[in-house]
Amino acid sequence: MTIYTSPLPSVDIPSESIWTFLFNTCKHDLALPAYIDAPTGRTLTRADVRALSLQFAYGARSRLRIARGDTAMIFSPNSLAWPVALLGLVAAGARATLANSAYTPPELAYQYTDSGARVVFAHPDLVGVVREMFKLLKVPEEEAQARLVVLELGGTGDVARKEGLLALESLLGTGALESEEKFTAEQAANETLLLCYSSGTTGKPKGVETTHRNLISVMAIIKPVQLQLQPGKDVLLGVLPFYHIYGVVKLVLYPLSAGIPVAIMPKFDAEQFCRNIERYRVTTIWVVPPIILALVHHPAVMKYNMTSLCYLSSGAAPLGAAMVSAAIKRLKSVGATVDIAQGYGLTETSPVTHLLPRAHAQRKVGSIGILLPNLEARLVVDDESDAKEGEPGELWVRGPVVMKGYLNNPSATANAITPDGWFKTGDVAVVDSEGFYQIVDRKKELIKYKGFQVPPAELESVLLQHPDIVDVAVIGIDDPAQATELPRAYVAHKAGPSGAPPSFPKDVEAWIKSRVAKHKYLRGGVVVIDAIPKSAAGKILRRQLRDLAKAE
Ligand code: AYL
Repeated sequence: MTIYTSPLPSVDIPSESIWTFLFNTCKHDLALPAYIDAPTGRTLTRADVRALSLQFAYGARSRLRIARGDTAMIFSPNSLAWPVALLGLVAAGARATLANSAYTPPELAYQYTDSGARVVFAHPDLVGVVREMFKLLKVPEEEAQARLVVLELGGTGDVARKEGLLALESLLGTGALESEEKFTAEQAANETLLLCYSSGTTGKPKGVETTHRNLISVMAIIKPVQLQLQPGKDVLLGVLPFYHIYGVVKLVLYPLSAGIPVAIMPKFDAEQFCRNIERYRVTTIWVVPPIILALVHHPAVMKYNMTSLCYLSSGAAPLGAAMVSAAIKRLKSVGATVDIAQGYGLTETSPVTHLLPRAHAQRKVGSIGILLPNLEARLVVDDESDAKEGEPGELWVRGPVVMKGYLNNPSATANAITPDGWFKTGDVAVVDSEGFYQIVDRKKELIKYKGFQVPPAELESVLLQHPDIVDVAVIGIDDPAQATELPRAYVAHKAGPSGAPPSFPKDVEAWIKSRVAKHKYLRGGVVVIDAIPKSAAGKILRRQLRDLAKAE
């Protein structure tokens, strides 16, 4: 068996809680800025974050009865309050499940129920969605009221007052824990902190159990590749959503471990993005391919001073070499010399397993980089034997970033992780003689829209509830102009091949729009088809549909 290892030396991974790691092991001046609210400039120092989190934990225990091991949901776009909620839950020894802020009530209900959450911390604008969710779940009014907290720091407080709900600031005002919840080395290795949702290679979204140790490991192993980040010099832009594992790790936790401030934006908007780079002299940004595309085309790039920018790292979806050179060229024309590199990984790997070191960014454009320290990899063909040297195979990884498992789902966990600890990514990769990897294909069902997961099985089950649809398959089609895949449905109408009315595809799109979050809309269209191609065992032959789409 060929096992690939990292070209970098192993690193030490402390056996402790995230809190101890962030505030004791990673020693940075407590007066350093940690998070900046980009729209207003309001800043929390490390000392503020620490103090507010201990207050949060006190309030969570005394007013919300959150105990160690309980799960709370954070349902909010990026804000200054977001990291306080997360680190407050850490201080209380609780777990956090992170929900996409675009979710509809049924999507939220699924995650709330599946994760076993007890309380929801919701952005003021999302309080209505949570109320709808509680109605769907038939939670009595009084109980629903007690399980919803308005997550807002330095705002008007209007929503909480009007709705008679507990506001974050009231929760903070009541007292503070003297010290955070303690974890032994063994507890830190086994206890789950994050429950992000991922469909993995197949089926519906599942809760990914990410432990304290997983998170400390990922921060420890990315450090040797991102050494250039320096406290007092570098500034990050917090534009990717914190509720995704990429955001929570690389924009909430990692910067705190590295002593680097994050200027937080509530959402991506090209104009505000460029304005904030100028205003906060941003040096480094973690992005997804559509943001690189905006840097190539958007007029705002020419309007603001971008010269502080020197490093962009893209992940969550494939990034083409042509786009990298176009972005570098455009930024150069406005006086910014930047390196653009990629990272790779999955929710199930906390999330980073590969990074392209900056020194190789130009020479290895298109590569996801090298395997990070303390990790092992295999490239495997269909019979689970090794791919031939230089040839593609499914990427399997093993090491301390691999999740504990899928929550309450031992069979999905057993399908994803072999008994000897290999996690099957569902991505097809090649590795060159110098140890640089490239993703060349995806074996699994998953569709990625602008870095967001769109699980086909989820859309298929929503579509099958449509009274006129008898069978359906959803696949992703490439849209190079938008640097993303787009979800497309192939549907069979109950009246047979020619029985569908002309309005049917539009009806199907509308059916989806009224039921799921925006990133799952059928932007790749709806195609009416006689019958869905299936194997003898009844499995959808997605490859056949993809070939059909390519042949258009
Ligand atoms: P999830 N190139 C191609 N595909 C990618 C890449 C990449 N650089 N990164 C992620 N993917 C796809 O759970 C791949 O199919 O985590 C993978 O299985 O939402 C799937 O996305 C996982 O999707 C970083 C920055 C890791 C981001 C991430 C990925 C988090 C996405 C390390 O530095």
